[in-house]
Amino acid sequence: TMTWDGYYTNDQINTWIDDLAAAFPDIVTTLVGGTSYEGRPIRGLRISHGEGRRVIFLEGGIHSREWISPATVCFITNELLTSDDEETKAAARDFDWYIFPVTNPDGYIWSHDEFRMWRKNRRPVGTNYGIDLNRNWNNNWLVVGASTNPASDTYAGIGPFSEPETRDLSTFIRSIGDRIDIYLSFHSFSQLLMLPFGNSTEPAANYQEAMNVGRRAMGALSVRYGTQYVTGNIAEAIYEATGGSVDWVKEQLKVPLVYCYELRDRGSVGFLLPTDQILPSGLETMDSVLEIIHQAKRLG
Ligand code: 0X9
Ligand code: ZN
Repeated sequence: TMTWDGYYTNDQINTWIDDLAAAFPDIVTTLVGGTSYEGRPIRGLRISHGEGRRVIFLEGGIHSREWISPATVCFITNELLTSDDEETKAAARDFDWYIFPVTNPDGYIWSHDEFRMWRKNRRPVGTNYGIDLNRNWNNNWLVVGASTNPASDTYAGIGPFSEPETRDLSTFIRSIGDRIDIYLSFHSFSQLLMLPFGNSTEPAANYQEAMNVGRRAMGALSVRYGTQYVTGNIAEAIYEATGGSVDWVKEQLKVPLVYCYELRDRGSVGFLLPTDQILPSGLETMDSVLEIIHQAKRLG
């Protein structure tokens, strides 16, 4: 079991997934969302109290140095399975949860073992390494905020879905696409809740509704510790960038509520978020996820 006083390695997270499947055999199923460039499984789990419900999808760790992302996705998972809180238990029961804490396992391992600030996957490209997996999705690929230079941290690859991680995961997501009500992608840092799209401030379908839900969710997030998040369109809130997962999910699969979190902090420590913030960040983020669900039920 996890204690939230340190960041877990890829192996530890995978072992924990297996432990959960053993501890909750009736509701937890292990998943493989694809295979990484170096051949590792992209492992995840489904929490389901009876398959066929609407889906909430959690995507973590697409950028490997953003360690609070997998940690928060694991924390939410643990809450869904072990919390005594009635609202949390209802959330676990009322949806089929598809959860992938580490969608870039090769990068995550590299960030732990070799270079803390590694962001991309680990495909060799000439003398460089790595494609930014959040620039490689097949929606407005390479249009803006992405690089053709393999040395860049935002290198988009040789084409949309050139990478096994994004190609496989998108195939998996598409296979359940018409059941997904809520898709959440977790990054760090900046304390933002961002809505598609990344290429313009042109509002997506149901943009105003999704903004209202997002603002309420960030209100709920702030209650526990006063942590302030800004809610807004990607291009406004952070910068223009295309080829990200949430743009593809929103445009190609028409999922109603799609958000990209930039978790703690606002930049004083950035990616190197101290371990004593894993638990508070997890708790406040869980508060916001419950509020998104509450609002989604209200919308029907
Ligand atoms: O640049 C990114 O991919 C994200 N910021 S980060 O600092 N975590 O790298 C923002 C992603 C915004 N989403 C899209 N552009 N679709
Ligand atoms: Zn990121």
